[in-house]
Amino acid sequence: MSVKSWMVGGLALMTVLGLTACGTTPEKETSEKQEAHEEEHHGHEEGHGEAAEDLAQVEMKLPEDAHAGKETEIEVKITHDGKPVTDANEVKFELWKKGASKDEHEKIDANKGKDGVYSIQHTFAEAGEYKVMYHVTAKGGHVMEPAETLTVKP
Ligand SMILES: [Cu+2]
Repeated sequence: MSVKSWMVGGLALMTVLGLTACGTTPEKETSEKQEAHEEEHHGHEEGHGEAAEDLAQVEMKLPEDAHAGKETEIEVKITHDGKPVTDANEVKFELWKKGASKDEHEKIDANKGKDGVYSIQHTFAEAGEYKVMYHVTAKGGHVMEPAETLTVKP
């Protein structure tokens, strides 16, 4: 068995296991591993459509008016079968400046609010385009969507 096929097998296995390690980035990731992580995310999205009714539904709300140096609130609302999810296992936000490398991504644990809302307060140091995505583990599944763009004004 070649190293490559071993990696492909490992990747498939990780996908099957539900990407429990998705929120934890090792200190050093090779570019190959980064690609693998991206593929994981893709495989994950495809899974969405099929088993969507079992997964928690997540709606992200980005601030409409974000300014550098000013505290900004980013939140998600999590529901399951139309009811707010107040017992999510893990809710994280991943933020990075557009084009930043994977190890510059910031991962921040969200604070639990009321009625299935989980949020962070974040101050962006500089203006620019940022990417924001969430990682939610709740009701026995992991939910995430491709990153959304947030424009931070000066
Ligand atoms: Cu994730």
